[in-house]
Amino acid sequence: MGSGKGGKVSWSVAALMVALVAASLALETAAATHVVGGSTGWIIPPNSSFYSDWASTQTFAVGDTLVFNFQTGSHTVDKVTKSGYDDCSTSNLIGSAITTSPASVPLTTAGDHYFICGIPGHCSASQKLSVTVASSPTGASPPTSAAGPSPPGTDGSSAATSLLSGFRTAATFSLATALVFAASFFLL
Ligand SMILES: *[C@@H]1O[C@H](CO)[C@@H](O)[C@H](O)[C@H]1NC(C)=O
Ligand SMILES: [Cu+2]
Repeated sequence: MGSGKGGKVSWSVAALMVALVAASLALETAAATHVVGGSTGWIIPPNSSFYSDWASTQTFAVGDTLVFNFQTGSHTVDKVTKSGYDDCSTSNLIGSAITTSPASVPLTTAGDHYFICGIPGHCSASQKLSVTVASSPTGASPPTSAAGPSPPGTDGSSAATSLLSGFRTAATFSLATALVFAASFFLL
């Protein structure tokens, strides 16, 4: 084994790996996971404003995920229309009811999303949740980018565009860094 050249190649590969990890971290910090009801989880709540109070403490954006924790068999997560939410009706389900906990629900579109428990009597006892999802990730805690030349674009009109451009910025920068590292190892 030629130690000189092998070492250079290893360092180049290492630099590339670091860059790729940095790029994927940059992507992941853009999405948040919201545990519905916090430690209380998804139950018949202590009062009628419990889930709307919880939702008001959160900022939801496209790409985020809701997690419903409940006792499997005791509750369900049913995505419904606004009228289904208002009337506690499961006759117009969106997709199928989730009966197994934990239920992970990705928020893939902007706008209002409605969920109720499908067990009779639970929704009318306020086990229901509505969330308003913003089109772009504008969380209360912006991702702290360690070494980016500029923050990922947040002025895009659509979330997908914004997220994608942010990722591209991070990926491009990381790739450029990796190439500079690689080049310097070969030149030295
Ligand atoms: C509802 O219940 C929660 C949890 O017990 C409590 O923190 C909150 O103050 C209650 N809200 C009202 C309006 O009673
Ligand atoms: Cu229930």
